[in-house]
Amino acid sequence: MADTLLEGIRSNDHRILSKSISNIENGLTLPEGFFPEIHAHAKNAIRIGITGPPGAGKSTLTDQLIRHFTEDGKSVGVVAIDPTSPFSGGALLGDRIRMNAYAWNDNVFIRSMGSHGELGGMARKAQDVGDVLAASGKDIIIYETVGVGQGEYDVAKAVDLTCVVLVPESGDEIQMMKAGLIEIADMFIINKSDRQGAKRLAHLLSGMMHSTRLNTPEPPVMNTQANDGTGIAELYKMIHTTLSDLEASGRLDEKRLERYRERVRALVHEELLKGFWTSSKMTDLDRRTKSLESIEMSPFEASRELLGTS
Ligand SMILES: Nc1nc2c(ncn2[C@@H]2O[C@H](COP(=O)(O)OP(=O)(O)OP(=O)(O)O)[C@@H](O)[C@H]2O)c(=O)[nH]1
Ligand SMILES: [Mg+2]
Repeated sequence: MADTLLEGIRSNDHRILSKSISNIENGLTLPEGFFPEIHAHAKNAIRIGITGPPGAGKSTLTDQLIRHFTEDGKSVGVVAIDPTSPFSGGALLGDRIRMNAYAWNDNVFIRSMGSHGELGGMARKAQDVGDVLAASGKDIIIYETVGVGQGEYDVAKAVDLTCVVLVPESGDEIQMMKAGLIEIADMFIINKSDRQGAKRLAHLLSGMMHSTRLNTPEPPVMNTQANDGTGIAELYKMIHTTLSDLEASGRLDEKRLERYRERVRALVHEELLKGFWTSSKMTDLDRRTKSLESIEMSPFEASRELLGTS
């Protein structure tokens, strides 16, 4: 079973890719040996995160980047993370429509994944999916995520290069997100630069960077109009320059090591939890929480008793 799946993935069979990714998304177990084998072949892909507020033009930018990468002979896998959260109202139809344009192209694979409001687990699944795409031979993996909170931080952990997309009106938004947003960005893209306020935003950003990024190089700020292609060639070039800079400074290695460490940590957590919550432990917890009278004991004591550390 593992062999058939792995062979399909390694030979870039998009149908099998789809199936494996669905299994990951739905939390189904994959055959023994699947992930070790995938890992061995997933090392070389470059992972890029495109994150930003709803409607900023992330998909349009991704579309433009796909075109540039494929023209350069690179293959691209895209994971669009649909935030099925109350903020953005669910599935992103726009992504789906554009996906069809590549339906018959072996060099481009686009997949959207629902987060079901659970971005933590999502980050891990998205990384597993990225590995599967990398193992199929994709040179570039792009993650598109809507930055409405925790999401962009998780994505930043999963990629080599984080591009934060803003629009000229994003001033208030970045004031609110502040330091966190500034720290995770390797590059800012001010899209919809055809609209008023692009200059003012660039100014605001560089002011904020001066005060928060004391020890790291300031990320470049690019102006684009993704819908007509203005600034995309410059953006494409800057992506390569920034990746080279990250590599030369050792940051890229650092990011990859930190990513690996985080994944191991998360998997250990998951395994420990799975092992801990046996049915007898669940019954024990149920017994302790039958009625308001049964919760006399403080949660601390109850957890200690369950853990056997009281
Ligand atoms: N005026 C203008 N419109 C743009 C530009 N780039 C994209 N758009 C339009 O903005 C709308 C949203 O673009 P998308 O690429 O779907 O944005 P998104 O960030 O992927 O949106 P979500 O995934 O829903 O968060 C579309 O109608 C685009 O055609 C731009 O540079 N200028
Ligand atoms: Mg989109």
